[in-house]
Amino acid sequence: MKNVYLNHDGGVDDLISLYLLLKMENVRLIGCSVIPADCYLEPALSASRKINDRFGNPDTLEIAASTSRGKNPFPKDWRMHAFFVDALPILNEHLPVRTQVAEKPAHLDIIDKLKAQEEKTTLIFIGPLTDLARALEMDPSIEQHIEKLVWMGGTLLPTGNVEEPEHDGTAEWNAFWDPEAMDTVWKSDILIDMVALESTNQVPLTVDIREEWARNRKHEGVDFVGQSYAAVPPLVHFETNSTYYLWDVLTTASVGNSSLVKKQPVYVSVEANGPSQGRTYEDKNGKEIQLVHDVNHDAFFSYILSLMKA
Ligand code: AGV
Ligand code: CA
Repeated sequence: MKNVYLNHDGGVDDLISLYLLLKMENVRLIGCSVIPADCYLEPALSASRKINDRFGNPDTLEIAASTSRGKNPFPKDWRMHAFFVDALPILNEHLPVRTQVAEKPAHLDIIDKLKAQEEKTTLIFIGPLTDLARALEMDPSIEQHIEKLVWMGGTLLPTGNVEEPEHDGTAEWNAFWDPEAMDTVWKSDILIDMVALESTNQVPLTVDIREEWARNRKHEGVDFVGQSYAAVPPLVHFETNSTYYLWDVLTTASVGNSSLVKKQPVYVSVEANGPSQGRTYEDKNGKEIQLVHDVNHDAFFSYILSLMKA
């Protein structure tokens, strides 16, 4: 049983990650916060509370709202997805919502929740690192309460996934949204697993996977996940930058079952400014992190399916 604190940014894969964490028998979710990066805050907060009502425990988990703002905003189209998940009937069957919103904003909630535990806690961040950077600036002593940080973000590949004016395309989005926050976290001594595009590129959401979920929709959890991903349907007739990968779900699954992924130590720095901002690159003077670069594709998909069926 390990303590986990989740900070997410309300994308479909963020909300499914919260759901899967609640289903893991070896994880005790001690806290959760929502940052309005790849989402709008209200629907993402609301959907998170409803997911905990339905699949978790409204008496023991509350959800904190972030007050953080990024340097490079996400496209509005992507930020809208949380409205869809929040409106799914399966999350609105038993209203009013019971799960409480935490009293303090996310960065302060992180400090409180970490310090309230006797054991160390694993942090899962599947959006930008802004709330962690702010928590560290406020109270650097939280470092000793952190087992490690498992972060979805960054890449050492030549091409990231940012396609924006005035940017050269070398960054991953969670790094790009707030490169300075990354810099702050990088200056700490926290152990970091960086679940980079190297591994998440290996788990695209294909039509075959969607169809497998559809065939298994008699299980409530599989139906919920399938319906949620219908917010980001496959576009197969033309090239777009909208291929959906299971970025955050892989990150979360790697905490529940570490045998799914392979890591290697690498020294990494971050570009904080200019047209490459948010780019992560190998640098012998950088921070030593564990790059999660490979995943057992089939084992990963059967692991998450078994959680959804449980
Ligand atoms: O860069 C990946 C991160 C993950 O945390 N997010 C989505 C995941 O939640 C940003 C992102 C990149 N491409 C996207 C994204 C897309 N096509 N749609 C929505 N979000
Ligand atoms: Ca995310």
